[in-house]
Amino acid sequence: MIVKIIKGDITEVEAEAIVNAANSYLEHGGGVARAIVEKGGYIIQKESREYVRKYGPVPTDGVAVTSAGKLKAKYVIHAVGPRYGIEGEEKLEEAIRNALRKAEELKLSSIALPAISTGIYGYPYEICAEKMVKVIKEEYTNFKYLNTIIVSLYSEEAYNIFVEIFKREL
Ligand code: AR6
Repeated sequence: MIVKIIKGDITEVEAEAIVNAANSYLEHGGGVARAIVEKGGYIIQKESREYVRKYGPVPTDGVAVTSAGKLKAKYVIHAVGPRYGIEGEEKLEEAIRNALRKAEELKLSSIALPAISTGIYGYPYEICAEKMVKVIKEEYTNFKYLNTIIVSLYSEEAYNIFVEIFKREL
């Protein structure tokens, strides 16, 4: 398993799936979700609405898949993280786990993830980084297809924290 930590915009990353930090209604109004729809095109929002109409809202820690429109990726895996102080960090762990497992289920070799729940949802970067490391360590031996995980951090601060925690714990 190759794990890369990069500083930059996830919409530019070359991976078969990119993960979106979504809300339960898959209404992509702000943060990384908005950037993904702006760059990938309205098709992502449209398919998201169709998903919610058909299956109902995605629970916190759940995932939903749409196409990726004009992005380089094949799919967007929308992962719903918890809101800090309202929903527990085990939900963040499960959201990350479910995103990775979904990529494997789709037989994809690479996935890019943002720091789910650390923007509008308020989680500290440290908790997100620790959960990601934990899930990767627990899951990677189960993966037959998935061999590259890219973590895309938007700010210098987030990048530095993730690098430190991944170096220490992976
Ligand atoms: N590439 C990579 N990371 C990014 C980008 C980008 N282009 N833009 C922002 N980030 P957030 P949440 C970082 O708020 O906290 C939306 O409205 C950002 O700096 O996008 O899970 C959804 O629709 C932060 O570290 O997601 C939900 O309603 C991280 O991505 C709600 O926000 C996540 O920030 C979800 O909140």
